Amino acid sequence: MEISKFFPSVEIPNEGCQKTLKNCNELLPTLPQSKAWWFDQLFHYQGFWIPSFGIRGSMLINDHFKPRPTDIIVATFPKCGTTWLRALVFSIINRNSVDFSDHPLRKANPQELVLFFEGYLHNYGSTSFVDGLPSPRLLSTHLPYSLFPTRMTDDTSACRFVYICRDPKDVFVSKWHFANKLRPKELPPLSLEEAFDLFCKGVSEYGPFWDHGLGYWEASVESPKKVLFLKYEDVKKEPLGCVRKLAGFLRVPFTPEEENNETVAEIVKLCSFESLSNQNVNKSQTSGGERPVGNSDFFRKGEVGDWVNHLSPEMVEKLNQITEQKLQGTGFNFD
Ligand code: PAP
Repeated sequence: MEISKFFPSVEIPNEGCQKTLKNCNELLPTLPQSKAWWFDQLFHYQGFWIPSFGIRGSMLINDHFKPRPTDIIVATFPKCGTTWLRALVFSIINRNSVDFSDHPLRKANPQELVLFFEGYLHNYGSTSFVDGLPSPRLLSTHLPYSLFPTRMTDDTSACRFVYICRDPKDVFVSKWHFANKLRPKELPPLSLEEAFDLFCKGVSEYGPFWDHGLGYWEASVESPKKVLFLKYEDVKKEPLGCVRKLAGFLRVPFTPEEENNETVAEIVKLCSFESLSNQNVNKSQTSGGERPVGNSDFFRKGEVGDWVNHLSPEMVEKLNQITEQKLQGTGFNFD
């Protein structure tokens, strides 16, 4: 498989997209703002704290994106397992066209194989490169479900969303480490206490965490054929079962022959933290494509429960309390 086909050339935005970008530029200064955890300012947009590029991407999607029934959107709140889910979805979908010993995941970071939807739209200023991608298009997003147009989210549109969620205590710790790695040198480090306060108030990239998860949770309950909701902890505990579930949801279930020749197990092994983090391409600090982040930045510990090494008992109690309050009566929990 040619990796280069995932890197289309930049075009000058057409008139329609230019109008959307102008609208966005006019809107941004009118929105409430907050300092970001790393390099971009956060804007309060439709109930969520979003970096400007995310708002631009969302507006371009709403005004111009033409969904296809085969589109697969890999959705996450940051640090919930985006890299992992991208790798899993990519390897499930492409399993018949790739050689496992020379797999694209051994040569490219998952972020390069499943494009960051709103990030690329922002960079290119248009949807034209996405329009040119072959089907099935695999796109990744951090945008909340409510920010997508109804032509993508209602039951009549056939594009599907796969969401992975994670215990907010681990999400917070992962995000705090990531933020301090990426913060410009001229800024002081973000203290754990300050970051915790912001996270609890919902002020973090694409936050509040709970509202983000709830949007996808509710959609998965209402439209289980449209939205699949996974938990990081479940995929860790039962990777084979979760990968089978994912393949079934994506309408490419494993055949008995594939089960016999251990394709499922091979995918699980290839996409595991140990395997991906040890690929040379993922050890590098250089980024692929348009990201201001190195490949190795997406791999830290990859464990469940690392929060015990960072959070005080008071912090744990507070986060657990917020989680309980926010998710009460919804059927969505981290038990
Ligand atoms: P993103 O939102 O910036 O794309 P994302 O991939 O969602 O990041 O999250 C990174 C987390 O997933 C890291 O967690 P940690 O800080 O607690 O360690 C990273 O280590 C973990 N991760 C990356 N790849 C895998 C994988 N294959 N399996 C399990 N966890 C993984």
